[in-house]
Amino acid sequence: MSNAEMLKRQAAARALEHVRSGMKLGLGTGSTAKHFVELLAERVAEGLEVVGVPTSEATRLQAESLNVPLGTLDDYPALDLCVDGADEVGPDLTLIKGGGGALLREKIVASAAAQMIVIADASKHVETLGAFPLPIEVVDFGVAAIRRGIEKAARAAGCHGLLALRRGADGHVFVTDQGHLILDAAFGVIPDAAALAASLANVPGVVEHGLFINLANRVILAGADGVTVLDR
Ligand code: ABF
Repeated sequence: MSNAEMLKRQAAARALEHVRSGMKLGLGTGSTAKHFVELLAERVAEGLEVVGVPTSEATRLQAESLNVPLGTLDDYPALDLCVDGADEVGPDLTLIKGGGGALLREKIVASAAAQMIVIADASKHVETLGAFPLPIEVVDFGVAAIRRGIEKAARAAGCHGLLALRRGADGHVFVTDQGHLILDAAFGVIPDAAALAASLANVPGVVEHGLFINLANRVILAGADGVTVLDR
């Protein structure tokens, strides 16, 4: 396992210490969350009784293949804990998420959980959000007009940058699990995440964006010098 993967696994292992039998768990998406699901499956095989609610089809398939009991958010609308990764962790544990394309389900599941723990390698911790392009999920209609709306809303929040329609490795337009498209906004710097979030929420056609504000309660960062825990 590469050093980077070892760090992700360390963060995942630390998050697993918060899991108790009987919990209903939101299961995140991405390579770090994948480690968490693998470790969780080991504990389930030993007798831990939990139910997972996956945040993506990819995670659902992984968890199913490892025999982690699953339910839906309709079955369990109130979760005890959600464990997920992030693309950037900024001040006040505000996050950029959605690099993996699952931001909509991730935000719904995180919002349904009493606690959200984010796991990441320490490189994700930043002083100012925005170097990672902000994923914005939009409907599949009038994308050029939606893009103009986003640009205007972003300017009002002091954000400027190019918006790229996300494509998959095969070159085709990327479609989310919910059948939407993603515009990745390369702002570079997001001076006021709350202002940007409020502004984007008013753009018709924007389904959701990857700014997670006041959702993460704890962030577990694994770096070369050990594990750091940040609480909000
Ligand atoms: C999910 O996976 C996303 O919200 C985020 O985009 C990504 C992080 O992936 P990784 O853990 O592979 O860096 O958590």
